[in-house]
Amino acid sequence: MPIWNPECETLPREELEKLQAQRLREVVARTAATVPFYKKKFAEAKVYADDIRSLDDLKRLPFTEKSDLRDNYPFGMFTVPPEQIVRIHASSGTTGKPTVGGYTRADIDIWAEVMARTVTSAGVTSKDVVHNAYGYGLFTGGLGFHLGAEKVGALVIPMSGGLTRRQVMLMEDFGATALTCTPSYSLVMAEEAAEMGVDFKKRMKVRVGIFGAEPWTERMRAEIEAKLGLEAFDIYGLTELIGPGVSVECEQHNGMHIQEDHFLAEIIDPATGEKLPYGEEGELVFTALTKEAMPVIRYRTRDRTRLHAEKCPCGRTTARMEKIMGRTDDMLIVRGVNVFPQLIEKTLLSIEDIEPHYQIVIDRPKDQLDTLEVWVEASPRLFQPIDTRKLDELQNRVKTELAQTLGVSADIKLMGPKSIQRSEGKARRVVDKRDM
Ligand code: DLL
Repeated sequence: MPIWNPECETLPREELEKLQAQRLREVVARTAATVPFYKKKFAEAKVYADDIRSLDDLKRLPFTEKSDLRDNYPFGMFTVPPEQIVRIHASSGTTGKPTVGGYTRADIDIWAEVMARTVTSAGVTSKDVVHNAYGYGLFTGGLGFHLGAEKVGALVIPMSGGLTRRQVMLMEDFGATALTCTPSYSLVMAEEAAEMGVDFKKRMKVRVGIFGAEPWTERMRAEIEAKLGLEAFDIYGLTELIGPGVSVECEQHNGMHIQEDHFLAEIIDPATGEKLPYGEEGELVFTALTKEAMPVIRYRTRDRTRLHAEKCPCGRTTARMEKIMGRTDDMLIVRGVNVFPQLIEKTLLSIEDIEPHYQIVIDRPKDQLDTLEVWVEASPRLFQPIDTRKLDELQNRVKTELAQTLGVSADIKLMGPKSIQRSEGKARRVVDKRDM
């Protein structure tokens, strides 16, 4: 499979690390000189750009947290005057103020470059028709993919999310060969197509899908590939760094290659902040080495994964990150037991007749213990006509299997087709009513 920028993507690691160290020194100097927040933080830590000689010195730099961005909302982390900013994006938090990212003209060029590498990694070329159903707007997904697909010369359909029936129709009419959207929305499309009497696998030419922006398990990948008849690639990114384009899978599907000449990755122990070696699980921390408008230094993503630096059979020398295993802050504590949403997804999707549409609902009725409910759709065939015996059996099975894997019991609500709300973007999997 072709590589978009072999010079950068297959750089011997020694050279790559030298380049990273040099860029790190530059970005530390630049942020210290222009952003009061960094100037103060570096001074407190008594570290200056000239002290950065190799990547080993990275650990001397202080972390940046989401709360720091919030404290400097909206534009306090920018290194350049407003007239040099050509675009902003923002991530939608469920509550409060969004997280803002700023771009200069040069940043947009970097974004197009890393997204060109990204789509190429999934085999997209100028011959492809890319149906882009990530949201256009403040969210980075739509415009990020747009830049990269256009740069490789593909024909881009700027669909954005929503109006799913129309999406299905146009995907067929325009002959889409690549689909880009959240993994949860790809299943909504498959479902809508089925309801329209369109056999997705037969009628669509879609060969590859590049799915990300939310966690999804290997089970979910299998489900998507089976229902849509395509090869699914995982893509990762975040607004604070650039948006999509931080890392993506290659044809090996064995971790996501990080665009390391632009984004320096580390894994730390979330409790102590200590840097962990390759292969160990912890919190992913990124430094944006080349961003002009808003380069973050040692930004704590809260995403949990592992890094690997061995050479990949695809030829790229860049380090790979495993599928995101969850966030350091998404662990739910239910009656004192740690519960991970992705473990629930994995367990649910291993059970036959369970559909990939679910929601986890936690509550704390007054003066009582926490309640954990898992609402999940059962196969439509159990409802046509309704087969109560099979549904009862299935409910018991789900309850038993979840109790075994989670170590805490959950009430299972088996739902009929389309009872769980569908999402056009990031699916809302957890509803924690205890916070309200
Ligand atoms: O979700 C950027 C993006 C757009 C990535 C399109 C991929 C495709 P934010 O809205 O700022 O940016 O959300 C970033 O989403 O810290 C992760 O927790 C989560 N996330 C993103 N990609 C993945 C993924 C975009 N592939 C936050 N797997 C990140 C799991 C992901 N979680």
